[in-house]
Amino acid sequence: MNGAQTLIRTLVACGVDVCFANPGTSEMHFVAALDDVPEMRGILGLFEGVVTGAADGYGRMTGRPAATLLHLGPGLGNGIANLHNARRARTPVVNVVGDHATTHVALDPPLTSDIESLARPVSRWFRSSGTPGALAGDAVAAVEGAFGPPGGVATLVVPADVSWQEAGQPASGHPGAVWEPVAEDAVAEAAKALRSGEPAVLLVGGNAVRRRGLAAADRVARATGAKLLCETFPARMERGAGIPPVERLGYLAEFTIAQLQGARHLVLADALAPVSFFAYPNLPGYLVPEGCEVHTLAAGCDDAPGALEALAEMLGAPPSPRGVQVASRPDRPTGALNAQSLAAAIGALLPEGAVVSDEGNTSGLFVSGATAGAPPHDWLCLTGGAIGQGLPLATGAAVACPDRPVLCLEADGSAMYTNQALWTQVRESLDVTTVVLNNGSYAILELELSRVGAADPGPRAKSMLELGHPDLDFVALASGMGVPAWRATTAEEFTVQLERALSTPGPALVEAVLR
Ligand SMILES: Cc1ncc(C[n+]2csc(CCOP(=O)(O)OP(=O)(O)O)c2C)c(N)n1
Ligand SMILES: [Mg+2]
Repeated sequence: MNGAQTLIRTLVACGVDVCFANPGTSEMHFVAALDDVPEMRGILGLFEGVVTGAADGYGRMTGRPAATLLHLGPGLGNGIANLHNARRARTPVVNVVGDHATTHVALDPPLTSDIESLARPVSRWFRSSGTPGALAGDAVAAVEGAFGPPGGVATLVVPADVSWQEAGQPASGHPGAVWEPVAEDAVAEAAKALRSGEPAVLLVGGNAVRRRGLAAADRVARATGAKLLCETFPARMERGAGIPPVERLGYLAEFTIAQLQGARHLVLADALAPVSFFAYPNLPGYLVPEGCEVHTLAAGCDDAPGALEALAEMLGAPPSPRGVQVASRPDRPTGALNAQSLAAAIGALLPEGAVVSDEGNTSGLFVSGATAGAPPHDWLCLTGGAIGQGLPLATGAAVACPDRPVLCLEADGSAMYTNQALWTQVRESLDVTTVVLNNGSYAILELELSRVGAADPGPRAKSMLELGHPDLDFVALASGMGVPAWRATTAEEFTVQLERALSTPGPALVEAVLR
């Protein structure tokens, strides 16, 4: 058995059986070994950002890592933005990077680079496998490294000669994430703060925004009068009818400041103390109000839902949440197609059990509100702010959840980073409906331009932020990759087309013209 076969068999034995790949010459033995180990599903992505973003989406939805297969430093470099988002989401990913043969590196051939320096900032675990004999053990350690807790990117570099030499038997293991119970002290401190009678906020994030954590958080908030809020961009949030709703912190610092105003205690359940996304000349960066005490209930490796349940018990909260979301949907919209009517149509049609990959950006602002009372669904956000996540994330989520409809809300500018994901969706028959929110611009940056206090923009500055000349034709782009696609310019058209796209098996795309 050569190294590549040993590696793949070991990954499969550890429960890693999907590999999103964009290979090169140094990974040819890995590619060849896919036929020897049919348990590993290889999925081709036509750009590394698709590969890494899909691995993130898969990991968020299964809680288990997928593997990637990337080609040396340049391939890894192309995939880094979405590995960054995965790092911020704490998604387990086994990031396999092929390298030159150990004997070849010293010759400094063209593709040689410092892979470790590229990988370290996005990886919570890193190893270069130096010998075929060590490879199986290294692979098990990589899967363990990806699981954490907390989860993250484990980068395993595999030199070509390690792949092609005899490597012996695969190893196996049962890695998984074991979250640590929270110390009673932390629960008692939070209980004391929430009982103080002073205004308090319970801020949830990470693992605390699934159904179980939200139910416990709702009990705590209702028993104490604390305001319940959620981090701005959760990796995976469960929401919809029957689930306690939670307001997310705003993206703009001004909103967050208003949401936290007057709080004397901030209890963190798997969330970080809020900071502004960027610095602005006349705004604070740290958004916790002055005089507000921060109490960390759960962080890092902690079992956040368990901590919230313990807190609810300690507070003597009623046993079940009382504030669950009632079912409600907006009417099908009519008239002009704009951010509000687009949101209403999505709210009217979002299928039960949907997984929403949200990179709708400014034009998607109202969708969250319009879908609040829709049947239960999962919501995946842009955790690390590196755009180009939405389409790959939806792709990986659809691989992870073949029985669930996936809806990708994709702003036009962000869509152009990784639109090759559409091709993978066709090839793998993935049930993803993509809505492109085509506002013809980098709208958020037009806003930011004035917010940061830059001088009045001239035509040259404005041309850096608008996407016309030529207008992007997303129907043509999608059709060119085999995805059935329609363009909507009115609310009625959009609603009908979205309905058709959602009922189309496999991928489909609706371009919403919002101008
Ligand atoms: C990887 C990466 N490159 C660049 C940026 C800077 N950036 C932030 S938002 C944005 C444009 C977003 O435009 P679009 O996706 O069309 O959304 P809109 O603002 O129009 O709603 C850019 C380029 C970023 N966040 N991440
Ligand atoms: Mg835009």
